[in-house]
Amino acid sequence: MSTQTQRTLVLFKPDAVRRGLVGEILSRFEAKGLSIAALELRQIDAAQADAHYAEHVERDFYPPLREFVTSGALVAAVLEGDEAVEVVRAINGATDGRKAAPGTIRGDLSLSNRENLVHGSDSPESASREIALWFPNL
Ligand code: RTP
Ligand code: MG
Repeated sequence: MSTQTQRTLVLFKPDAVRRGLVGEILSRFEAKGLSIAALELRQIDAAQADAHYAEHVERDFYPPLREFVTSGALVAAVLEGDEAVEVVRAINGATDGRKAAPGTIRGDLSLSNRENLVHGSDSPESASREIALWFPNL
């Protein structure tokens, strides 16, 4: 089977920082074998939130999501490895922490559909766009 090394954009959302779960979450990605290409603590403003979530800005759930992602420091990272985009999405689990499978980050650590600790790019195309947005010098 062919393998493809990919990079993907991961956010440890403000709830992860507030709850002291950055190490716990990062250790899961590292234990899987993904490597860190970039890692940085950031505080983003509304414009950066809108650019990141461009596909969602018109949705009903977006205003509280913008409030949440700008509510405190977050950690932005680029992770790299075989099929990294899909692998990170699987490790993150389903969007709603109440429904996410045990063993996933959200399934083990979140009870919320919004404060769900992590973001992972949803396709290689999204990953390219998001990495350019967050880490233009990478
Ligand atoms: P993400 O983009 O953060 O990796 O999450 P995702 O693909 O699993 O979910 P997506 O549909 O892209 O939604 C982006 C984020 O918006 C919040 N959300 N709130 N109905 C709601 O209140 C609602 N739905 C989604 C979550 O924080 C979700 O991760
Ligand atoms: Mg998404």
